[in-house]
Amino acid sequence: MNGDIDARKRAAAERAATLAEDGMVLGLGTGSTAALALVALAARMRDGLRVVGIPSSRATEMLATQLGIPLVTLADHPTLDLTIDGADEVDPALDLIKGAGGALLREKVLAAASRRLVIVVDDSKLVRHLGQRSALPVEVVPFALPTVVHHLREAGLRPVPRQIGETLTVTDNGNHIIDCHTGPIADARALDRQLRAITGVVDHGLFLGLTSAVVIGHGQDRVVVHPRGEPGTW
Ligand code: A5P
Repeated sequence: MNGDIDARKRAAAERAATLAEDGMVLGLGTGSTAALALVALAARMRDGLRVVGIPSSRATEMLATQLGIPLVTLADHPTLDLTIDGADEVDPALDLIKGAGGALLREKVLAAASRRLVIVVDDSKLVRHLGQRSALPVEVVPFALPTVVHHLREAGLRPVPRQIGETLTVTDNGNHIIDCHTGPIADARALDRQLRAITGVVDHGLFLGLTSAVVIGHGQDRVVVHPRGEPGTW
């Protein structure tokens, strides 16, 4: 990882970890920035912080276990106090594209079940319009893959099923991902409705109206926190 970007991610992740309070149930995000937040949380736990977490992926479950963060499930706690997660893009309204790591469905479940969703990013993730630099992932049940690809192609979304080598990737939920190369998205809410209307689509990486605050790591250890209701100026 680029050293400077790594430092920006770490600075944002460490700031976000200070938001955890004793007794909280935390949603644990997925990806390299969320992983740094887990490391920072574990350090605070060594100093006495008492929290439990619900992981958004098997990868995060493994990391949290290694770090000694106690894990619970949605069956134990159907609502959460705070989820800390990364993002691939953040627009000035704090809407997001997520899912480059393939964990978008569980991430969205935790985000929707949380009183607060705090997003941690380095400043390279800030965009004017969602879709301008990242593909939009769409999670689909395997049986429906060909017909969903057809629908997405007809809609001009330039779909590419995600593969490793010749093999389709499989999410923690047993589904496939289709990456849509949309370019800048003019109306994310309309696209959200359009994607949800396709039978076989389980969910997608647009996270709209869910973010409580975004914690942004800039250069030289400068961290900026943008709460919801105070739109970004990027
Ligand atoms: C995982 O599915 C994603 O939503 C990640 O949160 C997102 O891709 C950000 O990951 P990085 O922090 O590694 O960039």
